[in-house]
Amino acid sequence: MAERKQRAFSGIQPSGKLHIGNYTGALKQWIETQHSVDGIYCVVDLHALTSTEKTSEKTVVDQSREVAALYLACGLDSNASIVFLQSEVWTHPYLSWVLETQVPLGWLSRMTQFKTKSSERDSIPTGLLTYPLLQASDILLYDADIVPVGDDQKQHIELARDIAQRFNSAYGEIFTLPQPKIGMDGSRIMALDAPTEKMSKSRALLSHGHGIGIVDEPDAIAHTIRRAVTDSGSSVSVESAGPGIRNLLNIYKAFSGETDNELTTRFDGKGYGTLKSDLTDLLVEKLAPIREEYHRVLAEGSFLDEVLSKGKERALQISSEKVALVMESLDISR
Ligand code: AQP
Repeated sequence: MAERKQRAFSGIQPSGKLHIGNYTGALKQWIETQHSVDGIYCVVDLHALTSTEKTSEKTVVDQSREVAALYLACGLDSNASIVFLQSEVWTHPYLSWVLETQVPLGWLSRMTQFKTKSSERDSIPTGLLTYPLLQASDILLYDADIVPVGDDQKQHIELARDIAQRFNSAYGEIFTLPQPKIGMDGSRIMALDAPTEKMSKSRALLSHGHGIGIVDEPDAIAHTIRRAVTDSGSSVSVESAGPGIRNLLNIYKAFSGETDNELTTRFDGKGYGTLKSDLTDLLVEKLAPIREEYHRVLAEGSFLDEVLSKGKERALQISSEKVALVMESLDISR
């Protein structure tokens, strides 16, 4: 009998403009492995309801469509993978409630992301605390073996695994134990205006120099890189670079695929200006086809709707079987 392919699940929140970190940490990995795994990729719009920032005049659904369009524009093949919107598949919040009844509160309150995000707000919505349970549901509903994400999500995926383990030992082998899959390069891109902080969609809304959008125009890319914080010196040393230059080099590496040795040959002893201008050229070149395809997919519209409708049906089919199993194991199915 043919072995089952590994199944991958991942998603991105429509909580702002997607940036190059979302690309190198998540999307790039999805696309590179899409023909060797069974991929399920979701726009996690219910998660985005926990963000306070009003990202634009657009509705959440418009932003969700844009994120889905970007998945396709980056190269996700909708014939090979399932692409859908989380809010259209009822099993996600349903399983999340079931997990709420099973998971100790302390497991959630110790999550780093909860601590950081809650410390920045006066009023903390319950959803910010229970967010990892909805995320665990996203993953566990599909028996995902791997979850390709950036480094910041590692703790949440490990939590999903712990939850699966706890549930299985109480009720039988219901869930597959997922593993985070963190890429080699670009798994943590830092902010260009504050290179000790992670680049993030929501922060980018507050500061123009913070991040580079995947679909930013060349002028905007050049402008942001020109203003990027560097180190206190003036010439590049790959081996002993400080946070600002290390971040620019990491971005170059993630987009060019070059090794540290190749970066050393290219940049060591050169001025910061050279690094910035080469990085600008590289990003403009790599992002141009994605930007063009993104605008084309959005303008065409009907193809995107077909992909999302087909994805919704397939996601519902797979995940409702898992919910039925869970309910049976809890003895509440008629
Ligand atoms: N700076 C980053 N470098 C590499 N990978 C990153 N990811 C996020 N930031 C970086 C990865 O992109 C995916 C997006 O996941 P998400 O939308 O659920 O939320 P997030 O991790 O909280 O991403 P952001 O950009 O920081 O969004 P906001 O500001 O809305 O919270 C994940 O795979 C993540 O690891």
